[in-house]
Amino acid sequence: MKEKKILLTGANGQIGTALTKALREIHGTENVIATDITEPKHKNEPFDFIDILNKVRLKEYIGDYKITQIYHLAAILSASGELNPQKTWEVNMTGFLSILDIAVELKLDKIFFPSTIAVYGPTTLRLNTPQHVSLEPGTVYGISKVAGELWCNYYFKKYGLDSRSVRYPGIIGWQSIPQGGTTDYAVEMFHAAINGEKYECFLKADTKLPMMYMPDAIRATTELMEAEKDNIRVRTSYNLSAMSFSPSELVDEIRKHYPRFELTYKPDHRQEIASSWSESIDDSSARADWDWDPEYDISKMTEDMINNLT
Ligand code: NAD
Ligand code: AKB
Repeated sequence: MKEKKILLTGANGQIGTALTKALREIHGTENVIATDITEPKHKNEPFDFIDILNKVRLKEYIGDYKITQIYHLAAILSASGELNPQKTWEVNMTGFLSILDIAVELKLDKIFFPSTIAVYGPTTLRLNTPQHVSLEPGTVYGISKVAGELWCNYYFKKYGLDSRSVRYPGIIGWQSIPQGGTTDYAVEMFHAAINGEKYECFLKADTKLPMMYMPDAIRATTELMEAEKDNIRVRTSYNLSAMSFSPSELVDEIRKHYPRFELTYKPDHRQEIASSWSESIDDSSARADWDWDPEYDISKMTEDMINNLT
């Protein structure tokens, strides 16, 4: 069997930090190369600095290291994206098109593209959002991810590129503190509670959003990538779900462990973004096609987050 040689872009981010470790446990450390434009926060060998906007170096590198699969995580997220829409489009779209082109030119086995609940928008059915639904997002991040999903489908149909994708909910993990997203409040809240600090939440108390604990996100990713090719019937991106909650519901859960945790609400520009996203997701296609089944609900996640952070 051909040996897998995996490259992650954006590997120093919130998901990349956990996914690199998980992939190394499955495929062997030397077969999983982490890349990013920032310095890794922890020892992370093998690692290299790769800017996905430098297509020439990207292609040379992928060729030299005989990469067979790419997990393309590099992106600018929803809240940061609104501060510089052109740059966000360049990184999220131009960068991804380079990955797709190189994958076809160098005949890679498969690629993973992380999409997001940010593809939904004001015209999307908000409750139990179906797989096939109106996608008219209001952020440049969401627009770039809808376009990315459509390009995945195009490259699959036109060139047979085996690209696989999920629409991650807001991801919660203890491994790192997320930045630049609209769902970041949840991880910040855990850190504040554990450090005995008061937290000011940038979303309204009742803003319910789809969320997922990191181990479920990692398992969804690896299970999708290992699934039989013929079972993958969605070539844009799979809806993916685990739990949905609002800031006040998370506070109630955290207060079971930290009864004196104090919090105030001061919604900012991120409220408008959050209000345009779905509340809950129908992920029956993922369940049917590759047996997706989440493990963590809000209380199990809260307990595990607190155990790991303390
Ligand atoms: P993150 O912002 O924590 O990490 C992104 C990484 O990309 C950063 O380390 C950054 O340095 C890197 N990067 C930015 N520009 C780059 C460039 N030009 N070249 C190379 N690297 C570059 O993001 P994350 O939360 O880890 O998300 C990873 C992926 O998953 C993203 O594509 C994101 O859209 C998607 N996603 C994340 C979530 C979530 O809640 N974390 C939810 C849905 C989808
Ligand atoms: C963000 O809030 O931008 C991300 C996401 C849901 O894609 N966490």
